[in-house]
Amino acid sequence: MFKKILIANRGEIALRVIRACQELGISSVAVHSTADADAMHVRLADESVCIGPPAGAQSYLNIASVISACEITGAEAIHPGYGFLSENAAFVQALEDHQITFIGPRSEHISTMGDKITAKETMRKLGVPCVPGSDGGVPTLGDAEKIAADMGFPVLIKATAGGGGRGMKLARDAAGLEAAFSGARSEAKAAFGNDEVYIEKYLERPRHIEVQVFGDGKGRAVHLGERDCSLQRRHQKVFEEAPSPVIDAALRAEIGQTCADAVGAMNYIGAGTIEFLYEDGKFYFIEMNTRLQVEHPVTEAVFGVDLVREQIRVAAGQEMSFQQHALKPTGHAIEVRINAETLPEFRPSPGKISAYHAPGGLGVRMDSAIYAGYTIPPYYDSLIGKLIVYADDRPAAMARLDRALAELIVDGIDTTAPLFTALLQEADIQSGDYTIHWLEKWLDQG
Ligand code: MV4
Repeated sequence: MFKKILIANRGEIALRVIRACQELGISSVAVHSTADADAMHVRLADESVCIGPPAGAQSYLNIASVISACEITGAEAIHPGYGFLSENAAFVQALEDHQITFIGPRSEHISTMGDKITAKETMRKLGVPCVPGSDGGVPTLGDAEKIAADMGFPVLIKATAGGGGRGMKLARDAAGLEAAFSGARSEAKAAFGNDEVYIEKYLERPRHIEVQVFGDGKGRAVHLGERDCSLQRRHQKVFEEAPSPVIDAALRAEIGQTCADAVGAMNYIGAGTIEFLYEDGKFYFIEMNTRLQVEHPVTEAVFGVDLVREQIRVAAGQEMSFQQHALKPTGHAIEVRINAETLPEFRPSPGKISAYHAPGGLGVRMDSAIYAGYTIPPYYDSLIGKLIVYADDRPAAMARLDRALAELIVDGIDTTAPLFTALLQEADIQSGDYTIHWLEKWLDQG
């Protein structure tokens, strides 16, 4: 096992990894920007290194600085958390050159899944159901016209280098195709420096359901069920739950095994998430994320596992402790993302926290790095905490979430917490009847 791990991240996820290190008897190294000298991850780690000025590009994204911090402190491995360098194949390659272990998948799998066309092709060959579409890049408008005419409208033009909705345009009919095609290309060029696009049949009312997978890098892999993340605003998840209200045990076992078999066949190592759109009882692969996800705690709650501990174990060459037959979900978990934002516009609300009380009690987990007296810097994303509740069933989890939200105190700044108290009153949320469009519509209606 490693003696020392460096965490190339900040905020609640850095604390999450530090906690796993402490429980494994591993020494932890925090890195931080000059804006984060007073951050909680710096206090809780065994050591810390300042790696640069506030801007992410000069600190948390600065590969040379992160590697230097590793060399200086003698850390043997790096956990990247999510965001920042977590899906950067060049970073993983650089670590190999320095004989530092990356706690995550091999660079080959990060590259394959980063390119959305090769991701889809890989998954399709491994038997994972995909959205009907172009099965490759679409170089010209003429090609797009042929494919769309064959497949039927509406179609979505997506950027090969995209993901998370950037460089994505909808064409409802032939008349709208040219604008969608050129719009997607120019947005992709500006955002990713790559204007390649592909085409998919547009699904009108899907849910976003993702399957948690975990591999040992030697052909063995398991799934840990699904998370329903359909409630999103501008491609940002805000409310996630496990299990999905619309997936039964038989369907879970079927799609889960398909996913586990696919990542096993790839010799994938560590945690991954296979994202699907789900409509009319069918799954359609869209993307795979080769990292630990923000919403991993809902899976941990219902399966009773520690995903970060397992990531560290397999990265250190130990056997995966998960066995598929022993992985059975029980109860229900919900996560809500508490952002430092002013409603209703979701305008960033950085500043000094004058008072803080984290909810507690049975079945409540608050993952946050804030404290009374802490000043939230304006340089990073606005996630300041995740409130995760767990209970025997979905109604009990909703009641517990309502109770925990009422107990949360964050004074001095605005947060998105009141949004969730309002959401819990909605009949559609109570019954689990929502698609990826539900939240935006509800917000539009004020
Ligand atoms: C789609 C789609 C409908 N049909 N693909 C948005 C981000 C990226 N992860 C994939 N996205 C979508 N792809 C087809 N063929 C609708 C979306 C989409 C969406 C997906 C998940 C969660 C929220 C969403 C909001 C708008 C659009």
